[in-house]
Amino acid sequence: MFHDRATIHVRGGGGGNGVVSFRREAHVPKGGPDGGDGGRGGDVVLVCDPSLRDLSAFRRGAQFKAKRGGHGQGANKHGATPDPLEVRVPPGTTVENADRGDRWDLTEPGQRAVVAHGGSGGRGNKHFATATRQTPRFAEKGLPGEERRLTLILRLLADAGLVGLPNAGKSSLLARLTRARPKVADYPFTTVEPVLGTIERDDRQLVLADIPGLIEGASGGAGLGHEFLAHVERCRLLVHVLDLAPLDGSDPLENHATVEAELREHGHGLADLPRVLCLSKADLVPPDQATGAAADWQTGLGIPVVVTSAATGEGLDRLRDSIFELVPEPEPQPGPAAKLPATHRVYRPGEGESLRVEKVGPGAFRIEGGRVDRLIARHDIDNEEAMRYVEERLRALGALKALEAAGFEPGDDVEIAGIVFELDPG
Ligand SMILES: Nc1nc2c(ncn2[C@@H]2O[C@H](COP(=O)(O)OP(=O)(O)OP(=O)(O)O)[C@@H](O)[C@H]2O)c(=O)[nH]1
Ligand SMILES: [Mg+2]
Repeated sequence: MFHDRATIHVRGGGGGNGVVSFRREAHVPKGGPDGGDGGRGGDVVLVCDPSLRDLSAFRRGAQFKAKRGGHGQGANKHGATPDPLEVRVPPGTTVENADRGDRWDLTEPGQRAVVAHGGSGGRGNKHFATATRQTPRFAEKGLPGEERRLTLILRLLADAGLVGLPNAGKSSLLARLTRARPKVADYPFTTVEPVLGTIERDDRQLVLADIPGLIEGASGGAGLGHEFLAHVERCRLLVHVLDLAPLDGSDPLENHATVEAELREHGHGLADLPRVLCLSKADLVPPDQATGAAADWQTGLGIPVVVTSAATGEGLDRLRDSIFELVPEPEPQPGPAAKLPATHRVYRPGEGESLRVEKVGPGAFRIEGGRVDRLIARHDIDNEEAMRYVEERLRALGALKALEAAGFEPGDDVEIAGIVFELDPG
């Protein structure tokens, strides 16, 4: 089975905790604070790996959790940041996080996308020493890593795609033009998953994709083909393979129209791609009939028409040449493509940073906002010294003013990120 969709869960590692520690020296009963910081948690990174063919590794869904950062230690020792957790995906994978609108496209071998950042480490007590607080007995906790549900969608990377009705002879052409060995048989839907092959001319190589045959209504869900149309979306040329002498006696004109209608129905620009019409199985009709048909199609469509036979080899060189001529040479990349970050993000920094204060009951208030959430997550509410520091920060962030404006009085309850505590600012 070919898997081109998967859902995974990823979580960056939690940041390590900062520690409370005091310098110890011989003859010095109590030195200054020297608690080190926690390390950042590990990131989860997707890496484009050309040795992978599809997304079957993720078919059961999967969870990827990066390691947490090391905790700080005494003597100003910082915790370690673990290596990122690398998750390998095949070229052509698009990764989406619907909640935040993030999207990454991994097409070049080695391309990387950080899909979940590790949480930042907490600062050790040394950072909280001030003239009036020379022996801080608190440190910050590390923050949790980002957590996301991601949809992976694979759309194969091919330069040209073979499209046509079932049995038209697509796989036979791929087998003759490339080293690929797709299954060929005299019944429809022989091909049940996309197959790629490489065609070569001079120094240039192009990837040719063979997808399952399309039947009427394919884009609406009939048959197999619709599931696979997405795999020719990235192509720069479509080779429409049309049987000159269909076994079922159907009319090539209608057959052509059926496939073109499917391409239009599917959307995503498929109908706008350049085309070559390949009239297949020429050995089954008299030569002048094939030539006549080619001339008619050429006049009717105004696109290149090639008559081929996978049985005799007729027209295969011409077909290869047309493909090379019609697929534009890639633009030279500025620098190694693998270095380009695979990121296309729609992320608004600072979102959720503004502060909202709300009265939720008699003597009870709630504060919301990314910064206060992180502040409370970093501190131990049972540690009085830490809570005094939290009060200082709330004051600096303008939260106390906003509370007072909402009717807060010292000693009232305040809730931040689900944690309720009594606030009695001095
Ligand atoms: N005589 C003759 N038979 C051909 C030629 N090309 C393909 N065939 C036969 O036509 C049948 C279908 O060929 P395939 O290549 O499997 O067709 P397909 O378009 O890949 O079909 P699906 O995978 O079912 O969509 C097979 O029996 C082939 O042997 C040809 O050029 N000449
Ligand atoms: Mg086939």
